[in-house]
Formats: sequence, structure tokens, C-alpha cells
Amino acid sequence: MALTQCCVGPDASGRSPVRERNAVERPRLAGARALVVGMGRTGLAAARFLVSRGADVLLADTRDAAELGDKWTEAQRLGVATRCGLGDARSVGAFDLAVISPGLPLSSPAVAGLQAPEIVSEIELASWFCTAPIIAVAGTNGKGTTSTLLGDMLTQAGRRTVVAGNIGSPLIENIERVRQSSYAVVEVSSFQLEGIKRFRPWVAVLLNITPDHLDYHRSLENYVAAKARLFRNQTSTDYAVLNADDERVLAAARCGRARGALFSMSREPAVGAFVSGGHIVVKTATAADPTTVCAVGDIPIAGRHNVANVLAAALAASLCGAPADAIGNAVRGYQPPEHALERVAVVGGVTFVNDTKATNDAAAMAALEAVTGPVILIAGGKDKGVDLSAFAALSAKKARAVFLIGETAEAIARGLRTAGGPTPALCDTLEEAVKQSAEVARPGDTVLLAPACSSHDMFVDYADRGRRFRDAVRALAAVERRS
Ligand code: UMA
Repeated sequence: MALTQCCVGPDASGRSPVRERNAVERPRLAGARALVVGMGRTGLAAARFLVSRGADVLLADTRDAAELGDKWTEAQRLGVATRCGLGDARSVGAFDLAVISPGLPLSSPAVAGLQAPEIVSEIELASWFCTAPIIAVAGTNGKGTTSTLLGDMLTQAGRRTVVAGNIGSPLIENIERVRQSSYAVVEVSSFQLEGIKRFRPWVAVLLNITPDHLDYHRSLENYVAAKARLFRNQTSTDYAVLNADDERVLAAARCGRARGALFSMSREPAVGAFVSGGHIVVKTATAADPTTVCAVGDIPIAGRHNVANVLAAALAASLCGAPADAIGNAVRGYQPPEHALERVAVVGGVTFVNDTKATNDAAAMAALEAVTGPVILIAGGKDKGVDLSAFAALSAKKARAVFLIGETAEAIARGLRTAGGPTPALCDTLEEAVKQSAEVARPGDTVLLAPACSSHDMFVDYADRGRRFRDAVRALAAVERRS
């Protein structure tokens, strides 16, 4: 059976003009044959949703049952057909719809030969059923912080808001909650954007672009092009919130038709957000005067990069009608997400900071800049094909000692040597790196986990790496308490 289109109108209440902008054509799923590839968080959530809408689902994964472990068991519980190892894509059969998990590139052989008129990512599928206006937050770094801050700002302004997406909870899992909400703030990754067709955010925020995920996208041009897809379906009634200090961001947005609103750390845009006299100031086209929302000193998270994240969130919140006091209150009360410059413990006068979320060089460099005082750095991880020499050079300048783990350890060590930095120690495990760091640390030092790489060479994901770091630090603290 082919997918038939049915029109989604505005919200049943008809009250929100914003909701009308979000109306899209969506396929009728009852009786449709759907393939879901990937048994991770995305695939399981997408399969659950499709089953609930009456689709006939095959849930497949390129890995075998032993590798999949608990995910395989969970997939069995869904009561759908399952398959391990896609093999020749043509042999899998013909489908009306295929939903591909973000970890699997659309260009991979397992996907390229699939037979389905709609081959999409989960955010595309979710957007067909998302009844609230979407505010999408993209960028190499700061997506999680900006998304959660923006969610807090809108909540403070009395707007019920769902925050979902790449941050950890797939949008498709939240479709029912979205029904009761004014906005869906969605953190979107370049992987997810590769698989969109009609996904159209009402507000699209692009924070920054620096080289990342080059193993997946195969070139920086492809990576930038994936980010630029964020704007491709927007129209002149939508907004693009752009970092005016980032040339790649401005270039990526040139293809779009949305109204632009800029944020900048260094200048005052005609419409946008900026820093003036130590304050965060927002100027929207509808407000006559610039509005001060809070002082830079009110921001409870360290680093210049987080000031830029606050500017972006404040601007997006203003475009959604949030008043300045609500925005300011949200900034002051912000609880940073786990694993981002998270102060784990102070042991023997040494502060241990977990920034496992620094999965690329730009994020790790921002972390190094954010720490004051002597730093002992733990870095390294999966090789994404990115040049790490600038990161190594900054580490050489900022770190008193460096402990390296993972696939990129040798490359970072070479960079440190070239830059005349401290001689690094290569460690087999994160636990070993923490132990050795503690041995060389002096009171007043900070031991910083800022890997500059993703985690999949040694860990399940970045959160697993962060938890392992915390556990190792807490073990040190326990030893200290006993002695
Ligand atoms: N799989 C295959 N073949 C492959 C790769 C994966 O079959 O070649 C299967 C795996 O066997 C596994 C499943 O796909 O069973 C895993 O799917 P996935 O890798 O797409 O991961 P999910 O568990 O669905 O999590 C994804 C995001 N992961 C990635 O993009 C790699 C999560 O972002 C996100 O939180 C989640 O969806 C909910 O939206 C993580 C991430 O690292 C945090 N994102 C990157 C980043 O932020 O830099 C983009």
C-alpha cells in the first residue's frame, strides 16, 4: 500500500496563528509498511510510534543480536518484526516509508539501496505529527545548553514547552506531550538534518560551525551543507537566528528565505541580541527599543561560548514573545546540563571537572579557555578525521600535564610535541588517566576531562564516559576520606 497524504490543519482551537505556520502534509500510517533502521533510542521510539499509528513495522539493525545486547531484547518486546544484519538492502523488501537512525549515514550501502518512496530521519517523521511550532537548535557546539535554556525561558514566560531531539529524547517519543504544549524546542544534529524533506522550523537557530563528524559526512563542505538544510523549507514567515560572528553560519543561511535575526559578541545587529555595557540586550523588529534581559555576570555557566549561547536563546525566546524578565529569571536560575563543565568534586584541593560533552576540538578549546588556574588535561577518543593540531597547540599552552586515551591519543601527542607542550602520558583506560592526573595534581589545580573527540571507541556514548569519569573521581574522594 502506498502512503496517502492527509492535510494537517492548524491547531484544533484555531487560536494560535503560529501553529498555522507549522501545518504540513503528513502521510496516513495505518496499514503502511514501515522499515525502521537502528535499534538505538531513535529506532525504538520511531517503531513504537509507528506501531501505535497502525503501521506494519520491520525494525532492523546492521549489527547482530550479540552486539546489540539489551537493545535487541527491548526490540523483541515491541511485538514487531525484527531483523539483524541488513545485508543487501534490496533483499529487505519494499516499504512505504523507511526511518533511518542518525548514526547510520544515508550514503551507507545498507541504506542506499533501500526501496521506499520516503526515506527519512526521525525528526522528519516527528515533524509531520508535531502540532506545536518547532524551534530547532543546531550548531557544532552549545546545542544542548541553548535548547535547555530556551526551554526554561519559555517556561518562565508561561508557555508550556517540550525540549527534545538530539539532546537525548527523540522528538517522536514526545508527540503526545507536544499536543499540550505551545512550543517544541528541538536540538537537531547534522546526522538528523541529512534525512529531512519537509521539516520546517518556525525558528531555526544556528549557533556555530567548526569541523566535526568528518568521518560521517566525508568533507567539511558536506557537513556545512547538512547544517544548511535547517533553513531549506523555511519561508518568509519563519525566523533564522544566526551567529553573526561565524562566517560559515552566515554562508549556510544564505540559501534560506526566513527573516534573519542575528546575535553577536562583537557588534550590535539591527535586529538581534548583543552584549552592551556588560549586559545581554535584545532588539527585535517589533520592539521599539533594545531591552536588557540580564547582566553577563548573572550567567551561572562559565566561558565566553556560554555568553553566546545565552544571546541565541534570549533572541529566540524574544521572537516567541517571552518578556525580558522571564528570560532574565531563566538565565539566573539555569541548572547546567550534566557532563558540561560539571564540577564533580574537589579532592585534596584539586577540582575535577567533567566536560565529556566536549566531543570536538572547538568545544574542548572553549573548556580550556573557561578554566582559570593551572589545568591538567585528560583528552582523546574516537578519530572523526578532524585535524586536532590547533587543540594540541592550545593544550600545550594551557595544560601543565596531559593524559591521553583512545584512538586519537597518538595524534594529539604528536601535536603537543610539535607545539612544545608537556610530554603527555598515554593511558589504556580513563580510570588510569584519572589516577595518574591525581598523582601529579597540586592543590589549586583543575583536572579537566575535555576529550575533543567522541566516545564511541571506548564507551557506549559521551554520557557513559562522563559517568565513568565521575565514578573514578568519587573513588579517589572515598580513598581521601578513609585516609
Ligand atoms: N546502527 C546501525 N548501523 C550503524 C550505526 C548504527 O545499525 O552503522 C544502529 C546501532 O546498532 C544501534 C543504533 O543504530 O542499535 C544506534 O542508533 P544511533 O547511533 O542512531 O543512536 P541513537 O541511540 O538512536 O541516538 C541518537 C543520537 N545518536 C547519534 O546521532 C549517533 C543521539 O545523539 C541522540 O541523543 C538520540 O538519537 C535521540 O535523538 C548522540 C550523539 O552523539 C548524543 N549525537 C551526535 C552529536 O551530538 O555530536 C550527533
